[in-house]
Amino acid sequence: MASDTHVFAAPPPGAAADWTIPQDWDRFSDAEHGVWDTLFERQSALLPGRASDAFLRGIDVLRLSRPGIPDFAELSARLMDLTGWQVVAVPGLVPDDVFFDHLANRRFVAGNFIRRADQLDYLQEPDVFHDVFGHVPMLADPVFADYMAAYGRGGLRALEYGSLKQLARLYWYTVEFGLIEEAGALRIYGAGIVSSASESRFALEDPSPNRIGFDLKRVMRTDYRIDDFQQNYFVIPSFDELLRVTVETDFAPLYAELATLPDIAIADILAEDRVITRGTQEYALARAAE
Ligand code: HBI
Ligand code: FE
Repeated sequence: MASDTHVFAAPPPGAAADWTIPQDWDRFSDAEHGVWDTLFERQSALLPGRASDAFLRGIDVLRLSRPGIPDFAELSARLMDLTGWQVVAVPGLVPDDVFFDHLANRRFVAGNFIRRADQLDYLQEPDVFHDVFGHVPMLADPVFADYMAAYGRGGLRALEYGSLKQLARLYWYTVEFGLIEEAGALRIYGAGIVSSASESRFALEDPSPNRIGFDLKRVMRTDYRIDDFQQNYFVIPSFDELLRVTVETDFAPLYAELATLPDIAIADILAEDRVITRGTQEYALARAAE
């Protein structure tokens, strides 16, 4: 999520110094568990053939001994066995340095609330459905699990260089809204897409957005929108390649170079882009005219 939207400056009452809080699973009502089950059923029916194989394999890690919102203790025990990750509860958005420190230590922070039954499709702050259904299946994949921890270490360094804005775009266009090419077709893996019924279809099937081959420097120059469907998606060739490019890149000279280059406007296409789909942008244009 955007780094400037968090509400608190210090851990709120009841939160630990690292901003975690007890999940307190028994606190959720039957209606709240029901919202999880509804969303889980809807997305798991929609995603075969649309989500990447790694995501589809990872969904099984969420099938716990009881239905409803996953109990983080049980979920973390399973994830720990697979990739060494845990899921911890936080009250909402946490400061960037706190977020990166958790990732670097293989702890994924999840919001400890769930959207209401009348908000199934849209909400601003990441709730437990986005955080757990969207992110945790990919954390069961060993390569992606390593990528997320590497991202956390990189985030802590980006803060030192004053380059958070550039690195946050990498998270946005991979972890949140990434596409991958698998067996000659596009699949979704970004948590913001796979946790949204409407964007799961839009990202793959709508003529509006650009779909462009992933290039690290290009992505780190590209603005994004947080209020509606994306106008660009970037397509990686494999998770191995995504991990490789991020661990092999020396980010210090890259940040120095990025500081000399202009940002790229959201829907622009560059001559050097590997364009997979040139979007019509009809959706964004129609929304702007409303
Ligand atoms: N906090 N709870 C939470 N979830 C996030 O995804 C998150 C955050 N704080 C900061 C943050 N993301 C950003 O730094 C990243 O999007 C880059
Ligand atoms: Fe997210």
